[in-house]
Amino acid sequence: MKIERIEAIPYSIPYTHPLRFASGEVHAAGHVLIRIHTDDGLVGIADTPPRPYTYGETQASIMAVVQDIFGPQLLGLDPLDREMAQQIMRRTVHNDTAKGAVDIALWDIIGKSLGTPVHKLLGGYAEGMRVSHMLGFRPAQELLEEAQRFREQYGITTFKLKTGRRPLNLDVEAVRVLREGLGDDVEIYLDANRGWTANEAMEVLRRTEGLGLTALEEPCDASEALSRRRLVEHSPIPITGDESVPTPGDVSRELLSGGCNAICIKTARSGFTQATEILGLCTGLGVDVTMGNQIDTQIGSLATVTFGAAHEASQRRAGELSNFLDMADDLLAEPITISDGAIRVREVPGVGAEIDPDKLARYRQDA
Ligand code: MUC
Ligand code: MG
Repeated sequence: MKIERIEAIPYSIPYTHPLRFASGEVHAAGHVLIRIHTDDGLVGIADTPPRPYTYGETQASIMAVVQDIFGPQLLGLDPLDREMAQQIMRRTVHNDTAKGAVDIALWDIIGKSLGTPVHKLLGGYAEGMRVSHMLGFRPAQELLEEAQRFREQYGITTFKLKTGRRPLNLDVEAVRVLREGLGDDVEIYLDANRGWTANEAMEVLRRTEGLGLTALEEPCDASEALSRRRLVEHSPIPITGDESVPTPGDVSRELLSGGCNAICIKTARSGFTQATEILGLCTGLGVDVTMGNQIDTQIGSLATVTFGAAHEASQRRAGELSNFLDMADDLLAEPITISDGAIRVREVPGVGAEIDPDKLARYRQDA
């Protein structure tokens, strides 16, 4: 089996309402669909979300690196030779989500060629994952209504609140309103996307004491080295690295130097191969992980569930899997459903993300 052709298809699907957070906002899923074709007719599929404010990638840069650099170097390779594919892509620095999507598409081909679901190839631990819903910047009362609606409609009881605003009281108040409105049985954790300084984050932790928060993600820029380490040392809850830890090397550096003590794993930027390396590092060191969201489509969310459900340590905490619900439509032929607060893996060969051709024709931007 050999890689014969790689497609990088730009498309755009609007959001019903924008998601706002400290490092940016999203109004449309202007993503790139990756399709890798083999000489025996198999097609591996993955989705790539450009996040210039996180990785410096754009829709155009992802298409260029896949078509002009990775494509020619990967043609003729056996998709089973994943380590060779990793080494080829490693010759180009950065471009994390482009690399992640190529890796996931290769795993999809491997699963299809073996007639086996990829969640089983990766570990086969659970049938699905509990869902955590990410709440963007909105007035506190609207946040509460959104969380209540998600709890009633989908059974979701874990919420990640986007924070990092100034004045700090905006977020402190949002936490208080959510806790009082949702009660003690709901898990709430925060993600500041580097919006604060480390000392501001300390202040927020002081002012939210007693409100039962379980983690604080990327409170400040990781390069704020000294204050961030002081924060990690003194925080009563885990400080999670997200955009500061896209690769296994970054994870080692930040954990060993005390820049964070929990890790967010995102398949969109790590693929399944590097996500496996990161998970191994974390379980070896006794560090909690959360399966994060790159504001993924249903294709991306299915990849996260496939990896997250495959291992005990990655399904312990709820995974961030529901933001596709804010999109007006999706490319996936068979939509994802959330019931009893969980998403199930697909018991089909590969990852299970088959594309609706009419929807792709409608939303693609290169035709
Ligand atoms: C997160 O966890 O930071 C915000 C931007 C993005 O691409 O993903 C998010 C969620
Ligand atoms: Mg984050």
